[in-house]
Amino acid sequence: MPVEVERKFVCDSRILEKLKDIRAVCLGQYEFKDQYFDTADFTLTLKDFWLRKREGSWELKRPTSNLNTETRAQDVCTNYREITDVLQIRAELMSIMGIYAEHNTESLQKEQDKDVHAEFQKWVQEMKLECFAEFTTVRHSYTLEYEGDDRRVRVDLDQADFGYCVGEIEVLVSEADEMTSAMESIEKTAQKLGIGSEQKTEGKMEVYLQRFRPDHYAALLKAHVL
Ligand code: V4E
Repeated sequence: MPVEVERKFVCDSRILEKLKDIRAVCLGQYEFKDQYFDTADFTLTLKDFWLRKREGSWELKRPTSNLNTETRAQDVCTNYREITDVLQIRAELMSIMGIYAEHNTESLQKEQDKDVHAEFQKWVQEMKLECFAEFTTVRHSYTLEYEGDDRRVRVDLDQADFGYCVGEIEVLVSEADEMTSAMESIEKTAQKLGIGSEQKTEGKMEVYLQRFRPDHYAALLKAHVL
C-alpha cells in the first residue's frame, strides 16, 4: 500500500515557465470526476478517512501517522496511505465504523462469481455512505527526476470545475521510513519552483466544503481534521 506524500501550493501565472526552467517533463492532461462518500454524521471524514470513487475506481485515503489530527492539520506536507483494493477498503471502513465481521456474513470474498465492485457498491449503500462532494478536475501532470535519486517527483496542476486551481508536489513511497527523504525531495522541488511560503495551501476539498457544505466544513475544522 503506497503512501502519498504531498505538498499543495498556490498556482500563479509563472508556474509553467518555472516548470520549463527546471526541465519538468509534461506527462499530459487528464480529466476525471471524483465522488466522495461519508455517513450523514461524517463518521469517516472526522477520522480523516476519505472514500472516493474516481471514474469508477474506488480508493480510500487514510492517515499514516500516529500524530493526532491537531498536529497533523498544521503540516505543510501531508501523507496518506492509499488503498485501492475494495476488500481492504471494506475491512478498513468496518474497523473505523466499529462494525464486526459477523454482521456481514455475506463476504465479498465468497462472492467469487459476482463482480466484487458491484458488491462493494451495494455494501456502500447498505452502510448509508452517501456522496457528499462531486466535482471534475482537469489535471496537467509533470515529472521530475533528480540526479542520483531514482525517486520520481510529480507536479500536478489541478483546475476544478467549481473554479479553484491548486498545484501539488507529490512523491509516492512504499515504506514509512522513506517519508523524510520524500519530504526533502518535495522541499527541493518547492524551492526550485520558488514556492517559499511555509503556509499550508487549501486543497480542492477544503474549498468545495467551504462553498457547498459549510456544516461539514465547520465540523472538520472543529475536529482539527482540516
Ligand atoms: C486526504 C484528503 C482528501 C482526499 C483528497 O486528497 P487530495 O490529495 O487533496 O485530492 P487529489 O484530487 O489531489 O487526489 P490525488 O489525485 O492526489 O490522489 S480531501 C482532504 N484530505 C485531507 C487533506 C488535508 N487535511 N490537508 C491537505 C493540504 N490536503 C488534504
